[in-house]
Amino acid sequence: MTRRAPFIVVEGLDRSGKSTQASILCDHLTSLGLPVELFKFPDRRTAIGKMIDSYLRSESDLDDRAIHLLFSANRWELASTISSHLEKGTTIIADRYAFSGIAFSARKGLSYKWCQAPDVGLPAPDLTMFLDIEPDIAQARGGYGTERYEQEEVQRDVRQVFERIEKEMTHAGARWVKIDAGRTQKEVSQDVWVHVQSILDSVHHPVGTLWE
Ligand code: 2DT
Ligand code: MG
Repeated sequence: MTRRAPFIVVEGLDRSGKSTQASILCDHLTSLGLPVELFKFPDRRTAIGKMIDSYLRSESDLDDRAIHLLFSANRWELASTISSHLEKGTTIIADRYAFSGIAFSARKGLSYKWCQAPDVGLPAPDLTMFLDIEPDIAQARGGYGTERYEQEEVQRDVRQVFERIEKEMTHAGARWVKIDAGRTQKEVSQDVWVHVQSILDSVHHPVGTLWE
Protein backbone atom coordinates (compact mmCIF):
# COMPACT_ATOMS: atom_id res chain seq x y z
CA MET A 1 0.00 0.00 0.00
CA THR A 2 1.28 3.51 -0.80
CA ARG A 3 2.07 5.55 2.22
CA ARG A 4 -0.18 8.50 2.90
CA ALA A 5 1.63 11.79 2.18
CA PRO A 6 1.68 14.80 4.50
CA PHE A 7 -0.55 17.85 4.23
CA ILE A 8 1.47 20.98 4.93
CA VAL A 9 -0.03 24.45 5.36
CA VAL A 10 1.88 27.72 5.17
CA GLU A 11 0.09 30.63 6.83
CA GLY A 12 1.06 34.18 7.62
CA LEU A 13 0.37 37.84 7.07
CA ASP A 14 0.66 39.52 3.69
CA ARG A 15 4.31 39.97 2.60
CA SER A 16 5.56 37.41 5.12
CA GLY A 17 7.04 35.32 2.30
CA LYS A 18 4.41 32.53 2.29
CA SER A 19 4.29 32.05 -1.45
CA THR A 20 8.08 32.15 -1.80
CA GLN A 21 8.58 29.64 1.00
CA ALA A 22 5.81 27.38 -0.26
CA SER A 23 7.42 27.25 -3.67
CA ILE A 24 10.96 26.71 -2.31
CA LEU A 25 9.57 23.81 -0.26
CA CYS A 26 7.74 22.43 -3.28
CA ASP A 27 10.97 22.49 -5.34
CA HIS A 28 12.93 20.89 -2.52
CA LEU A 29 10.52 17.98 -2.17
CA THR A 30 10.39 17.57 -5.95
CA SER A 31 14.20 17.44 -6.12
CA LEU A 32 14.07 14.54 -3.66
CA GLY A 33 11.78 12.70 -6.05
CA LEU A 34 8.67 13.13 -3.91
CA PRO A 35 5.38 13.85 -5.70
CA VAL A 36 4.02 17.18 -4.50
CA GLU A 37 1.23 19.61 -5.43
CA LEU A 38 0.99 23.23 -4.41
CA PHE A 39 -2.44 24.75 -3.71
CA LYS A 40 -3.12 28.40 -3.10
CA PHE A 41 -6.17 29.69 -1.24
CA PRO A 42 -8.15 31.48 -2.33
CA ASP A 43 -7.97 29.57 -5.62
CA ARG A 44 -9.14 32.39 -7.86
CA ARG A 45 -9.53 30.17 -10.95
CA THR A 46 -12.82 28.48 -10.01
CA ALA A 47 -16.27 30.07 -10.38
CA ILE A 48 -16.36 30.78 -6.62
CA GLY A 49 -12.75 31.95 -6.76
CA LYS A 50 -13.67 34.52 -9.40
CA MET A 51 -16.28 36.01 -7.08
CA ILE A 52 -13.67 36.17 -4.31
CA ASP A 53 -11.16 37.79 -6.66
CA SER A 54 -13.63 40.45 -7.67
CA TYR A 55 -14.40 41.15 -3.99
CA LEU A 56 -10.70 41.39 -3.05
CA ARG A 57 -10.07 43.81 -5.88
CA SER A 58 -13.06 45.90 -4.65
CA GLU A 59 -14.87 45.39 -7.93
CA SER A 60 -17.79 44.00 -5.97
CA ASP A 61 -19.08 44.28 -2.45
CA LEU A 62 -20.47 41.44 -0.37
CA ASP A 63 -21.87 40.96 3.10
CA ASP A 64 -19.11 39.90 5.56
CA ARG A 65 -20.75 36.55 6.19
CA ALA A 66 -21.40 35.88 2.52
CA ILE A 67 -17.76 36.41 1.55
CA HIS A 68 -16.65 34.30 4.50
CA LEU A 69 -18.77 31.41 3.28
CA LEU A 70 -17.41 31.80 -0.25
CA PHE A 71 -13.82 31.50 1.02
CA SER A 72 -14.85 28.34 2.85
CA ALA A 73 -16.72 26.94 -0.16
CA ASN A 74 -13.58 27.58 -2.22
CA ARG A 75 -11.74 25.17 0.11
CA TRP A 76 -14.56 22.63 0.09
CA GLU A 77 -14.56 22.49 -3.69
CA LEU A 78 -10.95 21.26 -3.51
CA ALA A 79 -11.24 19.16 -0.34
CA SER A 80 -11.75 15.78 -2.00
CA THR A 81 -8.93 16.47 -4.47
CA ILE A 82 -6.61 17.22 -1.54
CA SER A 83 -7.61 14.05 0.33
CA SER A 84 -7.23 11.82 -2.69
CA HIS A 85 -3.78 13.22 -3.49
CA LEU A 86 -2.69 12.58 0.11
CA GLU A 87 -4.04 9.03 0.11
CA LYS A 88 -2.19 8.33 -3.15
CA GLY A 89 1.09 9.56 -1.69
CA THR A 90 1.28 13.09 -3.13
CA THR A 91 2.35 15.72 -0.61
CA ILE A 92 0.13 18.79 -0.55
CA ILE A 93 1.38 22.24 0.33
CA ALA A 94 -1.32 24.87 0.83
CA ASP A 95 -0.48 28.56 0.73
CA ARG A 96 -3.14 29.80 3.23
CA TYR A 97 -6.04 27.67 4.48
CA ALA A 98 -8.96 27.81 6.91
CA PHE A 99 -6.86 29.74 9.46
CA SER A 100 -6.72 32.77 7.18
CA GLY A 101 -10.47 32.32 6.84
CA ILE A 102 -11.00 32.77 10.58
CA ALA A 103 -8.35 35.46 11.03
CA PHE A 104 -9.55 37.84 8.34
CA SER A 105 -13.25 37.48 9.11
CA ALA A 106 -13.06 37.47 12.92
CA ARG A 107 -11.15 40.74 12.78
CA LYS A 108 -14.27 42.29 11.24
CA GLY A 109 -16.18 41.44 14.41
CA LEU A 110 -17.74 38.13 13.40
CA SER A 111 -17.58 35.58 16.20
CA TYR A 112 -14.63 33.20 16.20
CA LYS A 113 -16.85 30.14 16.49
CA TRP A 114 -19.10 31.28 13.67
CA CYS A 115 -16.07 31.80 11.45
CA GLN A 116 -14.71 28.37 12.29
CA ALA A 117 -17.94 26.45 11.69
CA PRO A 118 -18.04 26.19 7.87
CA ASP A 119 -14.53 24.73 7.75
CA VAL A 120 -15.19 21.98 10.31
CA GLY A 121 -14.48 18.63 8.65
CA LEU A 122 -12.01 19.81 5.98
CA PRO A 123 -8.85 17.73 5.53
CA ALA A 124 -6.64 18.60 8.51
CA PRO A 125 -3.04 19.65 7.97
CA ASP A 126 -0.32 17.49 9.50
CA LEU A 127 1.81 20.60 9.95
CA THR A 128 0.96 24.30 9.86
CA MET A 129 3.80 26.79 9.68
CA PHE A 130 2.86 30.34 10.57
CA LEU A 131 5.35 32.82 9.08
CA ASP A 132 5.36 35.56 11.66
CA ILE A 133 6.39 39.09 10.81
CA GLU A 134 5.84 42.52 12.35
CA PRO A 135 3.35 44.34 10.11
CA ASP A 136 5.62 47.40 9.83
CA ILE A 137 8.51 45.21 8.65
CA ALA A 138 6.19 43.54 6.16
CA GLN A 139 5.10 46.97 4.98
CA ALA A 140 8.73 48.07 4.56
CA ARG A 141 9.40 45.06 2.34
CA GLY A 142 8.14 46.78 -0.75
CA GLY A 143 4.77 47.72 0.57
CA TYR A 144 1.34 46.21 0.39
CA GLY A 145 -0.68 46.18 -2.80
CA THR A 146 -4.06 47.73 -3.38
CA GLU A 147 -6.30 44.80 -2.51
CA ARG A 148 -8.66 44.72 0.42
CA TYR A 149 -6.90 43.91 3.74
CA GLU A 150 -3.50 45.07 2.50
CA GLN A 151 -3.16 47.70 5.22
CA GLU A 152 -1.00 47.73 8.29
CA GLU A 153 -3.84 48.17 10.80
CA VAL A 154 -5.78 45.27 9.29
CA GLN A 155 -2.68 43.09 9.39
CA ARG A 156 -2.14 43.95 13.08
CA ASP A 157 -5.66 42.82 14.00
CA VAL A 158 -5.35 39.70 11.86
CA ARG A 159 -2.09 38.81 13.61
CA GLN A 160 -3.90 38.94 16.97
CA VAL A 161 -6.54 36.50 15.78
CA PHE A 162 -3.77 34.22 14.51
CA GLU A 163 -2.36 34.24 18.05
CA ARG A 164 -5.64 32.89 19.35
CA ILE A 165 -5.74 30.28 16.58
CA GLU A 166 -2.21 29.20 17.49
CA LYS A 167 -3.23 28.76 21.14
CA GLU A 168 -6.32 26.76 20.28
CA MET A 169 -4.56 24.57 17.72
CA THR A 170 -1.65 23.84 20.03
CA HIS A 171 -4.05 23.11 22.87
CA ALA A 172 -5.91 20.66 20.64
CA GLY A 173 -2.64 18.85 19.92
CA ALA A 174 -2.13 20.04 16.35
CA ARG A 175 1.34 20.63 14.98
CA TRP A 176 1.47 24.38 14.64
CA VAL A 177 4.82 26.15 14.48
CA LYS A 178 5.57 29.84 14.43
CA ILE A 179 8.56 30.81 12.31
CA ASP A 180 10.26 34.19 12.51
CA ALA A 181 9.79 35.42 8.94
CA GLY A 182 11.60 38.70 9.49
CA ARG A 183 14.90 37.00 8.61
CA THR A 184 16.52 36.19 5.27
CA GLN A 185 14.79 33.90 2.79
CA LYS A 186 17.48 31.28 3.35
CA GLU A 187 17.21 31.32 7.15
CA VAL A 188 13.45 30.93 6.91
CA SER A 189 13.61 28.13 4.34
CA GLN A 190 16.13 26.24 6.49
CA ASP A 191 13.72 26.40 9.43
CA VAL A 192 10.82 25.37 7.23
CA TRP A 193 12.81 22.35 6.10
CA VAL A 194 13.66 21.27 9.66
CA HIS A 195 9.95 21.30 10.55
CA VAL A 196 8.91 19.47 7.39
CA GLN A 197 11.54 16.78 7.87
CA SER A 198 10.28 16.17 11.38
CA ILE A 199 6.87 15.10 10.08
CA LEU A 200 7.75 13.39 6.80
CA ASP A 201 7.80 9.93 8.33
CA SER A 202 5.12 10.37 10.92
CA VAL A 203 1.83 10.80 9.10
CA HIS A 204 -0.86 8.19 9.57
CA HIS A 205 -3.89 6.95 7.66
CA PRO A 206 -6.51 8.21 7.23
CA VAL A 207 -6.27 11.94 6.55
CA GLY A 208 -7.52 13.78 9.64
CA THR A 209 -10.43 16.18 9.70
CA LEU A 210 -10.25 19.71 10.96
CA TRP A 211 -11.90 20.58 14.30
CA GLU A 212 -13.94 17.38 14.67
P1 2DT B 1 -3.70 36.29 -1.08
O1 2DT B 1 -3.07 37.64 -0.96
O2 2DT B 1 -2.87 35.21 -0.40
O3 2DT B 1 -4.13 35.93 -2.47
O4 2DT B 1 -5.03 36.33 -0.20
N1 2DT B 1 -8.44 35.56 2.91
C1 2DT B 1 -7.88 34.40 2.47
C2 2DT B 1 -9.63 35.58 3.63
O5 2DT B 1 -10.12 36.64 4.01
N2 2DT B 1 -10.22 34.39 3.92
C3 2DT B 1 -9.71 33.20 3.51
O6 2DT B 1 -10.30 32.14 3.78
C4 2DT B 1 -8.47 33.20 2.74
C5 2DT B 1 -7.89 31.91 2.28
C6 2DT B 1 -6.37 36.99 2.98
C7 2DT B 1 -6.01 37.25 -0.49
C8 2DT B 1 -6.66 37.78 0.76
O7 2DT B 1 -7.75 36.93 1.15
C9 2DT B 1 -7.79 36.83 2.56
C10 2DT B 1 -5.76 37.90 1.97
MG1 MG C 1 -2.39 39.42 -0.92
